[in-house]
Amino acid sequence: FRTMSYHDESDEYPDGAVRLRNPNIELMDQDILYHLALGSGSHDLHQMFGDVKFVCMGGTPKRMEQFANFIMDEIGYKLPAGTTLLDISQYSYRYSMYKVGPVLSISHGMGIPSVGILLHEVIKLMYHARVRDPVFFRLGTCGGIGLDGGHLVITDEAVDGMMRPYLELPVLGKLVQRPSKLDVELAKELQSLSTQDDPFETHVGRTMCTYDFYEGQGRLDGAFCDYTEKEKLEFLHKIHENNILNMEMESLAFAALTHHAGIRAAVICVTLLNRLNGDQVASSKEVLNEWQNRPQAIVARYIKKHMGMT
Ligand code: R2B
Ligand code: URA
Repeated sequence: FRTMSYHDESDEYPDGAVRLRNPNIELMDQDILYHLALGSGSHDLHQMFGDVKFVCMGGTPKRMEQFANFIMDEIGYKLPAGTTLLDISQYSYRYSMYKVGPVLSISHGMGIPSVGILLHEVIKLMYHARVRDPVFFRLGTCGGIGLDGGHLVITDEAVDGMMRPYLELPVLGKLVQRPSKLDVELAKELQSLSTQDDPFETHVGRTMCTYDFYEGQGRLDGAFCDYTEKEKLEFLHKIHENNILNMEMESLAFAALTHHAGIRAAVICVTLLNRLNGDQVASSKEVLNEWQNRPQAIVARYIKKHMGMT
């Protein structure tokens, strides 16, 4: 019997294979990846996905379609004549997935439950496809803590709303804790790919991952608010002093589940506002769209570098 506690973890990736810590899967005659509209019986997953190296996730289907088109240009990938980019998971009506050579671009929705379900299925997808050493990225948006809009934050440690560095999930009536560790070397390498010429700064620091956008992030503008502005600011200043640079809603599960599978992963988010100055996301659509390209630019540089293109 193996306990899955906070302390029981290893960082090893012996042969680069994606670790499936579930003996049941290979005993099943097929595995249906329900929310991806794929299956090991219905699809040749090795043939379809065996060459994947970079798995990029972000909240919305549109942004991940844009990223797929952007990365196609960046790496000079040509679709077979007469074909267009296809949403592989369109008939799941849940997530969208695009494949551009070695790059997967997948939407994960909002929040830990949504990204968690997706990660179970994408990690199994990597296993069925026999992918070795994939790198996972979350390209997201966030609220800055002491950072104005437009900055990039690469997470070195994800913490929950109580500043605890693990994901806690009730399983069979017991709380299971999994450390939300990210690859700090990967975070630093991504930071090193930003340049003096970029119109933004790239920071590495801690990220608070919450279960809610409004009360969970101490906003005053939700449907409910049972605290004062003073209490809100005391909290935000306290976490700021603890080197928390931003708040978002997926990094905890993203870090915990990739780490548990032995997959290297990074979370790179653009700030949409400085939460020390307000709550509402009030910048124009044009400005917000330009900001959301910034994580994509850095990840594209990483992908090109590791494809030997730069
Ligand atoms: C950032 O933006 C979303 C909330 O607006 C959420 O998915 C997150 O982490
Ligand atoms: N995403 C969040 O989770 N919080 C913000 O403040 C902005 C984007």
